[in-house]
Amino acid sequence: MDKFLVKKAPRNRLGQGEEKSLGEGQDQAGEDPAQLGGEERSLRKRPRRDLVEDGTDSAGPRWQHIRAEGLDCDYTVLYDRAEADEIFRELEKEVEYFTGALARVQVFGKWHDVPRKQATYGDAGVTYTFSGLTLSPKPWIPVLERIRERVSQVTGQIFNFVLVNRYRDGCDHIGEHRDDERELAPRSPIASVSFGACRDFFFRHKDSRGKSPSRRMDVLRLQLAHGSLLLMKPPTNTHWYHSLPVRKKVLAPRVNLTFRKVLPSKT
Ligand SMILES: O=C(O)CCC(=O)C(=O)O
Repeated sequence: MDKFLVKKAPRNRLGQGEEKSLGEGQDQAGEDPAQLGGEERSLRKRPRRDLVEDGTDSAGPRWQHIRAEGLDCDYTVLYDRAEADEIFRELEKEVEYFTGALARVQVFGKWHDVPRKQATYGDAGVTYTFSGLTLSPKPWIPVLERIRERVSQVTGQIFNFVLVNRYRDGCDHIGEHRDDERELAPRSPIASVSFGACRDFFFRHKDSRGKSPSRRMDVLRLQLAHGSLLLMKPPTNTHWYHSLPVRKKVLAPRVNLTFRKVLPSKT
């Protein structure tokens, strides 16, 4: 059976932490953003009473390291409740989502509405392919620039592009996929920042997909909280698919931002 590891790290920038196998020495109380499953075996960890409400303190965020074979992610709650609420309101006011053909997708020859809203913002000169079209993202708006700046501060990474996904409620979702587009800088991380409703987020290893998988591996289940950051580092997106499944009991909206490094377009 594959073994998942969580490491506790020092605060601020990402660093080496104490290695801990999930499930060992953990009690049943408290909220845990990262849960994992043998087809959804879930785990909880001790509540952190030394932290202010949302997992940050004056020294910066605390990181939870999530490890599995070929998977390397870090999770933290980046914004406290009040800041996250404020940012969410601003995102709801300012982000302009795709409409028309860009809000539709063809599956086996039939057109469907994308089951969420999407928008892209980025540096001048960056282009990317979306629904078979080469597009330029919209120029950065202040709220997205502020978040990008904060993510850079805590990760030490520079991002030039963001994909915004808005889920009206738990019926909106995203199917299993890998963020392995050719236009992404090789071996670059992706920083996923979430606001609004807390939603389940799954990782499934590529060898354990489908009706007759070549290997049996546990699905890794996280819960992405309001104001949280999940840093997906290489080689995660080579080996693992991720998804945000339907959750009919979730009635509130959620906005997710995936900050990426897109290669400069060829002229
Ligand atoms: O909304 C999420 O957390 C997932 C978004 C996602 O999978 C993506 O942008 O590739």
